[in-house]
Amino acid sequence: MKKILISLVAIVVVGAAAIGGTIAFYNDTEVSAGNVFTAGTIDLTVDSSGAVYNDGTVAGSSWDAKNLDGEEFFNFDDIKPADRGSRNISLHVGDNDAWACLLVTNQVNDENTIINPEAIALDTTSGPQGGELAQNTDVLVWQDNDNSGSYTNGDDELYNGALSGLNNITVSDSITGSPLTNAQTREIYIAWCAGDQTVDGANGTIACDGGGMGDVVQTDKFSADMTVYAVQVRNNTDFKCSEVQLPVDGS
Ligand SMILES: [Ca+2]
Ligand SMILES: [Ca+2]
Ligand SMILES: [Ca+2]
Ligand SMILES: [Ca+2]
Repeated sequence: MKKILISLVAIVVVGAAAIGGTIAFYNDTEVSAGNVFTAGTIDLTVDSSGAVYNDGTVAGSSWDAKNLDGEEFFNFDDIKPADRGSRNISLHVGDNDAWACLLVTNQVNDENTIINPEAIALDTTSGPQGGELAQNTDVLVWQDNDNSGSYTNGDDELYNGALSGLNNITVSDSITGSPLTNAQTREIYIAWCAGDQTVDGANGTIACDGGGMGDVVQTDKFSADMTVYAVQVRNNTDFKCSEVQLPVDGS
């Protein structure tokens, strides 16, 4: 009898082990909860440490980083030979790397009127693109890599030529420069000269000689829009500033 009882106990124990085995397999779980796709941003803002005109600071020409709202980079109504100036703009993007360009559009090189000195100087081209100011004004655009506030060796020359030749300026794209990042403000300067501008990166000087401007420029007026354009780097590895075309107003 005792032997039988022991056998029953053994059966019960084996049965319990079998039931427990179904919940004792090795297992593990890893949870990914609350999955979300949120669109990123390319949010460009621009600040300026100001503008200089004939060695004097232009009043009210600086502003903190913001979305531009009517700020003019340039507005001068009495340009004379050897007048000169510069404008700083600083570009900021958010946490997404961006390519950046300066786009100059809607250029009007207006003759305004042909006054007597112009006629004597044999100015015969008239109308909204018949002026001579843009081709007689020089412009240097540079990226101030060392934050010196001047054009020095090691800075990137983005454009150096006549105002009339300003179109799409590359700050950074797939061809040249490095992407704008959240960590780094990009300092851009635009220096101009009514006449011939000479640049010396070795000593950081920019000289302006108005001697070649001539009377054909009197009363002429140049106007243009300058757009700062930023676009995502990711999935956009072939981007070129030279190929950007802004939408036409009203389209
Ligand atoms: Ca003319
Ligand atoms: Ca510099
Ligand atoms: Ca003229
Ligand atoms: Ca004129």
